[in-house]
Amino acid sequence: MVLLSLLSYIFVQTLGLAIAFIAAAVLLYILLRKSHSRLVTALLVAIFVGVSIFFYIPNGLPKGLEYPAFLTSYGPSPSLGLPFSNVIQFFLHFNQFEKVADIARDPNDMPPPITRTATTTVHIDITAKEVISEVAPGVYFNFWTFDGTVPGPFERVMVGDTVVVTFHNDKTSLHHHTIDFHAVIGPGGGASVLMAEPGETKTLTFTALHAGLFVYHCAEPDAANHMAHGQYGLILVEPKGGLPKVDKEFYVMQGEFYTTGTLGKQGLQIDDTGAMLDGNPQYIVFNGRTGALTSTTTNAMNATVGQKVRIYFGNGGVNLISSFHVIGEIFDHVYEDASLTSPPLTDVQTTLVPAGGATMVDFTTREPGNYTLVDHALARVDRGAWGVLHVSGPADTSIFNGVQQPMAGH
Ligand SMILES: [Cu+2]
Repeated sequence: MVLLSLLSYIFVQTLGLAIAFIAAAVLLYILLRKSHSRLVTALLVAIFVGVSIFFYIPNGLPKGLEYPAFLTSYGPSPSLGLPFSNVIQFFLHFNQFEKVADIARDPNDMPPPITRTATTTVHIDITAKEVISEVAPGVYFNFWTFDGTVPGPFERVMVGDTVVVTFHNDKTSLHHHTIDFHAVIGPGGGASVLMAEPGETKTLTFTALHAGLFVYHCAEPDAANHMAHGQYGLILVEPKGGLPKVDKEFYVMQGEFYTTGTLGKQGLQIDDTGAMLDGNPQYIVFNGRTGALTSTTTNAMNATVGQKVRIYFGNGGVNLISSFHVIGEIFDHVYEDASLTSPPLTDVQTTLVPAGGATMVDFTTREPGNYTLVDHALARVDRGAWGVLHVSGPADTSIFNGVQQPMAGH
């Protein structure tokens, strides 16, 4: 799998190009030996050069080589961005990466609401780890993660808390990693302090001055590239007095993955940074992979009729704005832009979640059935951006009355 990927990534087109050029050069040599006319020589050379340019040059350059070798970055640290050696290093060290069976973080995997009333010191421990897992069935990708899943762990503190972050970069990593917490006030959101080489551990202490639901993400230059590998998560800073009580809480993050292979192309896929610069992801997913949140058993989002459901929804991007919507529901409350200290909007169908932003929504379930979470730019559903909330319990025909049809297709 690895060898094939390496060949298809680097060598196949280059090899074809080389063979074609050598064959053409030999043919040219043979023809030139039989003719001593300068005109014929000039014509043959012109034909050779012309045909070469026309056929080979536009097709001969492997797409995946464009960014590291030939594309330009005006980012803060272009030389660190994506050196071509990274690609080679990846294949040379392929066996050291942990193979993760499921890259998705369980949307139920959250700390409980904070019940204390006094501020305290909270310790957060996060490890950056580069792993191999599936972004879609049979489509393998080199994820860069926090704690081995996408998104990273959901962190929960209270406004005024002192937060001590211990950040490890796993020794199997090939890259530097760090964290920019949007909940932090200070240079880089902590990124400049937490920058860690493979095997290193760094610490940061900060005070959570503002309540809100904040994105955190890797900010190692090129930050976009690290986020496009899956390095993001949410930290909730609860306001004084806590949040309104709900029965169910879920943690969902949208993200994009840019692969050299087209949508559904099986095997190990290399990151296509050219596509990232263009903003054309192959995969747009909730919690790290296609189908991560659709099952009734694995990473299941389950609720019963009458429960108040809250979704903490973040957008890791790196390029797209999400139009978050739950099919068949209306949000009772939307804490727009995840501002938890402003009055929430009420009775909302779809809400915008910017790249590097979040929202908090809640609604009460009224009817049993499947409720599909989507980015309502609905073509993205075909790229993976959907999940299902399964609601069980008695039907109320005064609200919804009809015979449900089985789901079409599939
Ligand atoms: Cu990183």
